[in-house]
Amino acid sequence: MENADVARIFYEVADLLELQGVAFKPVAYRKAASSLEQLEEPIQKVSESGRLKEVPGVGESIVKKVEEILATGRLDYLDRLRKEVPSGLKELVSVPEVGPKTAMTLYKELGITDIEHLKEALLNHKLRDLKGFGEKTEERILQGIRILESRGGRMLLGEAYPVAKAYVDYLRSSGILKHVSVAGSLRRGKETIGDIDILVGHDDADVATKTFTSYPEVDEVVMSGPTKSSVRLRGGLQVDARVVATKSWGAALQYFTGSKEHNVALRSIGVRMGYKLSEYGVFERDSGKLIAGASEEEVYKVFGMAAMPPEIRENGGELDAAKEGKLPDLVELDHIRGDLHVHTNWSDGSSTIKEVVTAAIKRGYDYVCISDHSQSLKIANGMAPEKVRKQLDAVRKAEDEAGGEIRLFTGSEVDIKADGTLDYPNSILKDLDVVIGSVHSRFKMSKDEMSERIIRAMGSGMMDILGHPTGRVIGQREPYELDFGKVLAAAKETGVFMELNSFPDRLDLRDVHCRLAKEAGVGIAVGTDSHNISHLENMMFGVITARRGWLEDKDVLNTMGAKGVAARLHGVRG
Ligand code: DGT
Ligand code: CA
Ligand code: CA
Ligand code: ZN
Repeated sequence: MENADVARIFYEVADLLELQGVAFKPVAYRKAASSLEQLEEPIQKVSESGRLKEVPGVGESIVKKVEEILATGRLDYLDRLRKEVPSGLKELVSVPEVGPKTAMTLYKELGITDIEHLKEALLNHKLRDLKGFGEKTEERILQGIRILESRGGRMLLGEAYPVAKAYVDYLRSSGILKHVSVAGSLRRGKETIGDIDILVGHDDADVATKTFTSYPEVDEVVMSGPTKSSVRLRGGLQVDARVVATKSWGAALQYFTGSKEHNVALRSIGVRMGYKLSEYGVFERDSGKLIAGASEEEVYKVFGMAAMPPEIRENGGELDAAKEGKLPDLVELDHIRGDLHVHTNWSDGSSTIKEVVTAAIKRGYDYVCISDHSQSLKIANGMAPEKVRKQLDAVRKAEDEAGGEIRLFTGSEVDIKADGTLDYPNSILKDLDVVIGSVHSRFKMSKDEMSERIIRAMGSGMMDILGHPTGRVIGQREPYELDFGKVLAAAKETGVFMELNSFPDRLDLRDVHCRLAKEAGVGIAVGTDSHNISHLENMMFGVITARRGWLEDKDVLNTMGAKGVAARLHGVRG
């Protein structure tokens, strides 16, 4: 029996005990499992020489159990636990909002053993009468199931980012670690994240691990070893950490940032140059000598490259560009001078114009565009023409009250109707500074029909920006059929900008589309589509996506000040 097999048995014991709501023991079993897993000698040998109890985390009771496993190939205690706890309960715990205690209650009270059963019970409102449960609990759990199903286990960048940031901030503020960084898809800014990877650099692995697991939001330490730890946070999210020695910091950060495809391509360049690249460093193949590893810059330098921004490490031409010294100078959040898509309580937003103005000034913006919904969009409280006129006055008044601190653009997010006409007459549209045309209805058209619909709207001469151009909502709605090349050609001809909608479940245009727009010479307008001033923060996710699409300042409309923007829109006062 391999050490890993013995360890697996104890990990399962820990999981099952946890489901039963047993305190402390799961942690102890996991600790023992982790130590056994990492033994360099076969457990059999350690056991025979009577040294088992010297293994960290292994006490009298575990020694006995290990001996039983070695002798019989099984553990009676585990067999009994398995009978008490049905296997599906582990799956239940993967639902956000369902912890081990809830899962066990659901099993004992209602006989629920898997997600299918749980769904059925929820639809029949069986949970609300249980002690400690209620209608709200039912709704939350149902929502949790939906999230689980729709994302295929992946979370939105906008969900993962704040969790990771808070963790990293905590680790940095400890002052103990030499280096702390996120890695993986999160560092590359992908729109969805499979798991959160954090890297900590310190030459004493024990100290690094203790610091990582001491984060107050940690609910449980799932695994803890000298190079890798895994914790589950109170909210249910799992976070992995790698512990890295300082001399390998750069190499490890490079490796664990990925992408895998980028790493594979870089490594094969290394092979041709006579180098071996790993998470420990760059080594000379023949002598095995370490030649780089402390920083990412140092690692890439060996290959004759500058360290490129993580967002473009997708093996999409960035290695050649770096080699030729032609890396793009990507747009940055600090370069964004204003937000071009904000809703207020005049339609379906919850903040007042004044609140938006104050928040935009606080963000240091030069301008903000108020763009509420047009009349057809009844569910979003779209505004009739008379109300638009009133709002124009209100916006001008708010601008005056701001005393020159910020420029307000009067705008509207105007529906592109099924026939490609815009949802207001030209007499209204011509008085708006910014017209964002968006598709909000009749999504199921053929590719030709949808493309024609949008191209017709762009040809109206009234539209400035095509809002969330592909219409997708991540994990909820597929993009509509669209001949994107044709739409770009029409945008180029009419001078219409493509929006990069920064709402975390939209990110539309997405990264690859941004790059296509750039190549077609079509400008991008980043907007948050805020419905509350707290959403103004989402600008960062738009910028990250723009960077993944290789966009530079010159490709992004709102890196310009108010005057520059005004000059490029059809209706703005000079
Ligand atoms: P995710 O978590 O699915 O959103 O995507 P990543 O990119 O974060 O992938 P993950 O968490 O599996 O691994 C983190 C990084 O580790 C990945 O971006 C590159 C590196 N890595 C993982 N597996 C391999 C591999 O087999 N080969 C190479 N070269 N690198 C790998
Ligand atoms: Ca990851
Ligand atoms: Ca990972
Ligand atoms: Zn919209």
